[in-house]
Parts: sequence; C-alpha cells; structure tokens
Amino acid sequence: MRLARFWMNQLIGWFLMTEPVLSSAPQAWQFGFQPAASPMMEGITHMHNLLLVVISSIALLVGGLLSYVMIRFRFSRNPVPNKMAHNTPLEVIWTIVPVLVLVAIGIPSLKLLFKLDKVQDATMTVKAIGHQWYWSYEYPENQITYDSYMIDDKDLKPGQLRLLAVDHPIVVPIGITVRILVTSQDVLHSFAVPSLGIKKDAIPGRLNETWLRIAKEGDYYGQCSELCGTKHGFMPIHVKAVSQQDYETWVQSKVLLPSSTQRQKGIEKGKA
Ligand SMILES: [Cu+2]
Repeated sequence: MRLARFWMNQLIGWFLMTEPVLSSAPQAWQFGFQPAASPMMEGITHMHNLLLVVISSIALLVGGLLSYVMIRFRFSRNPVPNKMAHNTPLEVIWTIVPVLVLVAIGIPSLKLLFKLDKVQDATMTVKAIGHQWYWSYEYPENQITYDSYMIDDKDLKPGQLRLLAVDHPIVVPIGITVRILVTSQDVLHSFAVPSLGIKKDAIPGRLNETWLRIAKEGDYYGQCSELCGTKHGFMPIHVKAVSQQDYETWVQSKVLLPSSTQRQKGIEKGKA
C-alpha cells in the first residue's frame, strides 16, 4: 500500500515535472533532481529538461523509422530489394539536421557552463576545508572558524536526518551571493550540495571556487562526493539558509570554536 502510494506520487511528480515531496535532502526511491534552490541548480534543471525533450524526440523518431523499415520492407512483403545506394538531398538533410540539433544544445549548454563558473559580485565568502573525515568552515570577514561533524545515529534528535545532520552547519543569509572557496587539508574530497547545484573538488594545496544564492530559508544537505577513505560516507554538508537578521544574530552569538587547523597550528607553536 505504501509502495503504491509512493509510485502514485512519483508519477504525478513526473507529469508535473516537479518532485512530489519538496525537500532539499534525498528521498527514498527518488527519481530526478532535488528541487532547485539556487540559480545554478535552476539552470542545470532547465538544461536537463531541454535535453530530455531532445533525446526523447530523437529516440522516438529513429525508433519509428526503424520499425517502419522493418515492417514495410520485410522479406515477405518486399522479396526483391531496391539496389539504390545514394541519395544526395537525403544525405545533406541527415547531416545538417544533427548539426543544428547539436548547435541548439551547445549554445545554452556553454552559456550555463560560463554562468556556473563565474562568481558574480559575491557579498561574502565561506571557505570549506575537507578533512578525513569532517569539514571545517571559515568566514574570513568575521574571523569565524569551526569544525562540522556528522551526528552519530545514537545521538540523532527527532527531525534530524541520518547521515546528513551535522553538529555545526554552514549558515548563510538568503538572497545574497556567497562565494564558496573549497580546499582540502589531506586527501581529495568534494564539496557537493545537489539542491544548490554545487559539486567542487577539494584539493590539497589548491583553492577552488564556486558560489550560491539561496532564495528560501531552509536546510540544504549534501555529502562529500570524492572517495576519500573509510569514513567518506560520514562527512555530510549541511547548509542552513536564514534571514539576514538571523544571520547577524548567529555571527554575533557564534562561539569561536577553534578548527582542527588552528589546533594543529597551536600545537606546532607550542612545540617551537
Ligand atoms: Cu571526503
């Protein structure tokens, strides 16, 4: 019964081109993307929908033509095959039409790639640093720095999502472009939040850049998406979007928890 209801919701979702349950975390048996929560993800979703229409039309056309040929020219109906080998107008058409299709896909695709790549007038910066196996975040403008660990199953409170909830999420204000700098302190990690359209490799010694702008307050979940060791699956990302006022309160009240980077520096200083 539960499964039937689930599939019913999925079907309705497909027809309406929306997800049946609005959430920024993955759903059981989910098909398709999480609802877009940033301009980047909106662009990716539109591109996906465009490609789906194009690819479905091509598959239907080619499938239809093949079926027609197989039925119309089968041996019993057409025992003596035509020997024709070339048809110039037809060959010109089947060369030009695919080129036009590729151009029609290529132009919006390149536009989207450039849009995703460029951080436009970011108001603030958050630095995400991958570690085995947790993230630490820095707000350079406010000198805030802290570590973010996954909450263990046994410590989960009602409403917290298993394998996705963390003790200290990234907090960002809504409606503001935030530059995200991504790097790592040990091995390769990847900072990925599906509903925000973000997936950036965290590479030791390198600073990668991406951005986000969230319109609605809410919780947006992601995970490390680069195999980084035994606890790769246990270093989730939680982005909490709040109002500007709540953000300022958070900044004021933020206890300055030293990140492991600072702890390490402290230890080294102590040694020297
Ligand atoms: Cu990782």
